[in-house]
Amino acid sequence: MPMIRAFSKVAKDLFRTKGCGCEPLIVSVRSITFSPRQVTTDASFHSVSFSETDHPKVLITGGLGQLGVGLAKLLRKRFGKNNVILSDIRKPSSDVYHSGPFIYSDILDYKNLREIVVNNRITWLVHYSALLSAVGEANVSLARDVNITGLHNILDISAEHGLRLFVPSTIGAFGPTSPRNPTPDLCIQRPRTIYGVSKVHAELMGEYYHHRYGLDFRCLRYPGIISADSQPGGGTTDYAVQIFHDAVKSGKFVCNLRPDTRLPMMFIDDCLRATLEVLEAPAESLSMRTYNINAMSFTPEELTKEVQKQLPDLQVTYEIDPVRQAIADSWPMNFDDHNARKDWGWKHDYDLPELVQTMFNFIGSESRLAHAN
Ligand code: AKB
Repeated sequence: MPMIRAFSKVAKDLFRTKGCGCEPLIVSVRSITFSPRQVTTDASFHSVSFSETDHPKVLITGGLGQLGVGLAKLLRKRFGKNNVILSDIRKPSSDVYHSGPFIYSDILDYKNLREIVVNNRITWLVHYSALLSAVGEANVSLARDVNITGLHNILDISAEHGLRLFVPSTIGAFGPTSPRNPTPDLCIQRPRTIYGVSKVHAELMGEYYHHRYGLDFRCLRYPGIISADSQPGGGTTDYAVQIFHDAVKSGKFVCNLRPDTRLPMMFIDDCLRATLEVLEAPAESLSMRTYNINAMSFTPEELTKEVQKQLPDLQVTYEIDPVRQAIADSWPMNFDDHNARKDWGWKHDYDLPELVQTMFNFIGSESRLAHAN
């Protein structure tokens, strides 16, 4: 958003603050006409608004995680192959490398990020780089760097260049004192993991930049995401992906959560479609900037029963991981997403039976392919 618009929005907000009888807030004009990093040039000079191009030019950070490749595929179908750039600090597989633009980007390197945004005339940024809940607890300082310091770079670059910014949040942004069944959009958020703390921080900072600088920040709180052709890395909900692979490979699965642990979950196609839909939603339809999205909610026991309808011989045993179990016990059991449904028409397609069927269709065809080769 050009900074001049950001300025008038801030000025309006200040006016409103005075009018509501609170203490007048004194902010110097200089501090609000410049981007958060106080770049020496006028920030609006860099910004390329979406209306200048037919399609947005999208950068996806952390692109080689569970969701990036799938999102790139969906966005490329919609906006054209060359308008969506996947990025990561890891080397892509040959398939990913040949499927569309891929670039090295390190979110901890501000200059590298800025160069990518400028050289590629980026207009939308999807920020997927993050350490998940269980792996974050095993490496708190790295999680703090990536999830918090990295986010600051992303926010500043986005404000400076007028980008539309999507940052996912999670069921993990809630904690033991939040209402758990169901968990509404607005309620107490006191997570007990560095992952959760960093995601509450992201929600609040994004919303702050929206109000302070006019940043077009959009955020969805994802449930545990279940995907067939990409693996989650180090989350608490990972068991719900692993069970399918182990069931097909060995007929046995060792679950690291108690059989009655209920968590909100979603099939990846629903998650990616929700992301595209909220990115495309007209600004005036968004009554908030951070939304819960929901699809289904199940326990390991319920998932096992559904999987056994396809593979009756599957044997599931339980070896509880105390770190993951404590995390899961502090998270929502059911998510209330009525605001997303009301504001921008969110509707999930997959419930548990369709999810299980689709996972087996995919994994079955993959393993038939592997045997044929
Ligand atoms: C995790 O388990 O850490 C993630 C999440 C629910 O955000 N999958």
